[in-house]
Amino acid sequence: MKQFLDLEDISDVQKLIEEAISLKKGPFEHEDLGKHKTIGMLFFNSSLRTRLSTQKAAQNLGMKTVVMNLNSEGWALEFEDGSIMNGNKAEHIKEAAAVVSQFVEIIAVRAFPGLTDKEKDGQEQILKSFQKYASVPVVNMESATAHPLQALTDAITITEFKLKKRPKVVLSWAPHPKALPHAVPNSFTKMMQLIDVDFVITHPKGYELDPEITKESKIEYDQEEALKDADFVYSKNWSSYKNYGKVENTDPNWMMTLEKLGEARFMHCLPVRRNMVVADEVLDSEQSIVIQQASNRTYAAQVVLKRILENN
Ligand code: SN0
Repeated sequence: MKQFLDLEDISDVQKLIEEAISLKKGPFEHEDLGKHKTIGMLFFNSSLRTRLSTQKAAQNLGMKTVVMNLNSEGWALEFEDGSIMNGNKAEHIKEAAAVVSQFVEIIAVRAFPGLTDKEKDGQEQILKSFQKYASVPVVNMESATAHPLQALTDAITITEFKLKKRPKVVLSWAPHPKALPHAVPNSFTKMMQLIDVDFVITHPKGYELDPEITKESKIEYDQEEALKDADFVYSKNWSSYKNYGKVENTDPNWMMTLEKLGEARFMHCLPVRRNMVVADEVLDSEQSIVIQQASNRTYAAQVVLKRILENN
């Protein structure tokens, strides 16, 4: 693996999942691999799990970590080519990415979408600019349209917890007061298409994800029907893709409850809004595996960093 911008950078998903699970049993077995190497983690947005798990993963491999919140700690960056920089932006990404590359061996970036301009968000300007102007590999820690480290975590978690060879997995839209990105449901959907599961997406009409992502995946508008015999239920809000970035529905009937969950395991990438996305009774039950899921973030990041260190 040369870089990790999206799931397309994985050539052997099943092997990667197995390797992550084995790293969990021996997290320090490769602690010389990252010796004298540093990862620079650059955040344009908030983070709890990604920040801590990626640092932990890097440290398990013997790397050092540098973390910067670029919006508050760095110079405001210009991303447009050829712009006259007479405004608030003090530094161009061309210099910034090249300079960061002098100090670290891997750059990891988090940059959420603006959710106002579908085309612009789709271009992934921030992530792609780092890739273009950095001279070291780039890792996506959630970009405008993708969160591949989360999706890898989710696949690891399903693999660990599944009781049958081909479990039924339901991605169930949930209400939320704010407009949220499509990155998590996009990457989760793509990952479910790569592993052996019976996958169904359920959401209100108007909340269809990008059809280039959902492709042949089954969409069932009736949530009750979709949830029948589910083994894993992944609740997640996303804003409308069609009416881009808009909150069109906050119907509390879409919230996940124990009754709807049935016998299934409950998953969510976190952070999650209690009693909005999912009822307390679900998160506080044994059926919820959100903490074990969050714990797996370390091994998803570690297997990705390991592969990148081995191939650069
Ligand atoms: C982000 C998202 O993409 O949905 C990050 C998930 C890993 N979630 C949020 O921004 C939640 C914000 C909120 O106010 O609940």
